[in-house]
Amino acid sequence: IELEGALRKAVERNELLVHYQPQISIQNEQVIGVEALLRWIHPEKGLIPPGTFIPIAEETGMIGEIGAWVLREACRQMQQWQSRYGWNVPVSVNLSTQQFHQENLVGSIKGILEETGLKPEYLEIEITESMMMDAIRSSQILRELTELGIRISMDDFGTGYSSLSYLKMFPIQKLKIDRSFIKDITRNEDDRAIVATIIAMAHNLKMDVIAEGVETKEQLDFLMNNGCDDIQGYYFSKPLSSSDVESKYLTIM
Ligand code: G
Ligand code: G
Ligand code: MN
Ligand code: NA
Repeated sequence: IELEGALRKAVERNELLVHYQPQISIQNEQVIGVEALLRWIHPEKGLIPPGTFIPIAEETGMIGEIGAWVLREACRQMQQWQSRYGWNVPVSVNLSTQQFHQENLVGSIKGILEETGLKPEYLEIEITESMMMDAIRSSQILRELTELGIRISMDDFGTGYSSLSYLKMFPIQKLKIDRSFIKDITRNEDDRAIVATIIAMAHNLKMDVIAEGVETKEQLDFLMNNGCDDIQGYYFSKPLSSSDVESKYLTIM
């Protein structure tokens, strides 16, 4: 209840912000994209992780407003980085389950792209398997998003309960291998087999594949040897504030 009231004021008080975690091509070590990750800096409690407050936002219906704010802010920031620095990389934004099923998701995303001037090919939407329960409706939404020119990636891949049949039903361009499979990849034979198989399957289905939670050189080497396209994780970079992105990648020294 306490957090709920505070969250209601968080948007007005500018306590929400977006951090950006770089995604790296394994082949050439270039930044090929960034994931937008929501942060809440509470004036007394400090940083409240999204895992704590997104469920509250979902339960109370605030997720619509907060989700739209994240999308708008991420699109605005990327458009600014493109026009100021010529930094043409896509941003991927997480959707919550409720947001995915909200009445006018496609129209609202279209409006945000128009308002911010970001071209649709620079926006990627991250969905999860658990959002795809209503397969017919989900594939309709994904088709409409794809028709706008937005790319779709499947987050936390391999942790949900859905069948693989959605991979052929839905227009998905990228699989994100969940970090729980990457964690013990250097020690655990089963994880190695699962990850190698996901990479091969993604490529056979003409999808890109990115590994999440890569923290060590050994994990990177395994992924490289198995043909994974891209990585995201602390090994390369933590999620960064906008000003850290600018000083690390965009300021000419
Ligand atoms: O950044 P961090 O590891 O703390 O994120 C924790 C969880 O919160 C992740 O599962 C991530 O997908 C989710 N998350 C982060 N930002 C957003 C957001 O803007 N919207 C939604 N729905 N989830 C987010
Ligand atoms: O569920 P989703 O994949 O959107 O969550 C991304 C979350 O993973 C973010 O909260 C981010 O902070 C976290 N994260 C990113 N890289 C790493 C990593 O290398 N190790 C760990 N433990 N967490 C990571
Ligand atoms: Mn994600
Ligand atoms: Na994940």
